[in-house]
Amino acid sequence: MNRKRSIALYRRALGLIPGGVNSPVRAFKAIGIPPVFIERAKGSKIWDVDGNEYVDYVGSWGPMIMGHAHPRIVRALKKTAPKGTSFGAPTPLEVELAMRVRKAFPSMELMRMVSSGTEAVMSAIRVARGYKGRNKILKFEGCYHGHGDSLLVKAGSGATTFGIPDSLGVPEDLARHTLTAPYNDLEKVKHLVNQYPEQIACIIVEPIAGNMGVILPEKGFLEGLRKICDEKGILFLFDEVITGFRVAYGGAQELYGIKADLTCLGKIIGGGLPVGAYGGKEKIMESVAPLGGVYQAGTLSGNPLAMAAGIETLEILKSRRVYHDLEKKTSYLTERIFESAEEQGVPVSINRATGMFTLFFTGGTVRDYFSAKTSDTKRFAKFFTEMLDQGIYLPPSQFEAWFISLAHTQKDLDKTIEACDTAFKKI
Ligand code: KE4
Repeated sequence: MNRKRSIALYRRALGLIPGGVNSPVRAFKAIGIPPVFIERAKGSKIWDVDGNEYVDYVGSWGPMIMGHAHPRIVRALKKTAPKGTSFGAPTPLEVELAMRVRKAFPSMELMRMVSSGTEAVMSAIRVARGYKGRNKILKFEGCYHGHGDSLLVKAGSGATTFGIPDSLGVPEDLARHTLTAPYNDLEKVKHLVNQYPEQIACIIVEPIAGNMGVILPEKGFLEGLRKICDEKGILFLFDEVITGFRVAYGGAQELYGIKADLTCLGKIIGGGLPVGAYGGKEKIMESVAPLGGVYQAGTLSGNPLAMAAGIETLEILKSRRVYHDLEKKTSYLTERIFESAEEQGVPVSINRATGMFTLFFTGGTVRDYFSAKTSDTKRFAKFFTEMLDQGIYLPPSQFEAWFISLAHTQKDLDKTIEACDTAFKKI
């Protein structure tokens, strides 16, 4: 495939933007080829600046569940923009979106709109700490919750149970307040909670992990965490930035029938515009300024364009058939990809939920970060490049999710499977 214009643009971008990209994963570092610059997108397709067409499984990392440039979203934006794009004042649109979100997530009795998933999580963590008067939080290795300082923390080595910074610039004094445990490891959580009694403000979890590749909670894991939180007076924070309106209209909370104390959303609720939201029980959220002493603010919070796109997206997703159709597409594609790999003797493991999945290049079961890391990342990089050359655009990392949209057609899926057949042969 000719990608000359992408390469030229990349060179120019490198002189202006760190790594030539505005978010690290876009640099294709894990693949080792220059990133593709996108010109436009429609439905399930994206086109790069050299005119190459791809079936898109990144979908802007989750928001584009209804497909790119959906006519109803475009129409909503065209209707809203001429009335002004931002006022720094309350508008009817943010009330409308909050009503729709609360209908889907009844645990979000009160909520705040912000401008990214990171901002939603950062704010929710501050609320948990402020409401409980405790400093420690507990997260799971391999889960990503945006780039807030307290979340860029990895497991302490060996004996040290408290976290150590996973990024330069995060003070150790802060990182030590973040405890970490392996995903699906309830025993370790119990141990940490007993080691730090009355000190942990919240446990934050991706109820279905998407950031170490897709990893599902094992039976009893989420229920066990809920029980621990109830017994120890710890707030249970669901980071549903990916799973919210993705795996079900009411996210993982609907799927597993578990109520979170605090929930973070993003991506889909903005329909492709900058958005995040955090919310939870009224008594907890009443600690947020101007009602309470936990400060959080934002110039573009509840921005009319993002609200309009979000409202229209949720209107489209409201029809329950949406998730039935998305589930059918996901199982069709994953089953045939697995069959293809088996026929070619390529050891793979697939974890999936409605509308999202990961093809791990490892033969073992992937149930946590440790097992995810047994994947052959070099083989993934070759697979990615082969697929790209056949017009299939995958997330450029073994540890991300493929996202399927309502716009993916049977033809798209069959083209993807054929491309896998060829790619598995070559790698
Ligand atoms: P943003 O700040 O990127 O809007 O959201 C942060 C975030 C929070 N929580 C979860 C569960 C998330 O997955 C994310 C962001 N997801 C990544 C992709 N896995 C965004 C892509 C990127 O960083 O460029």
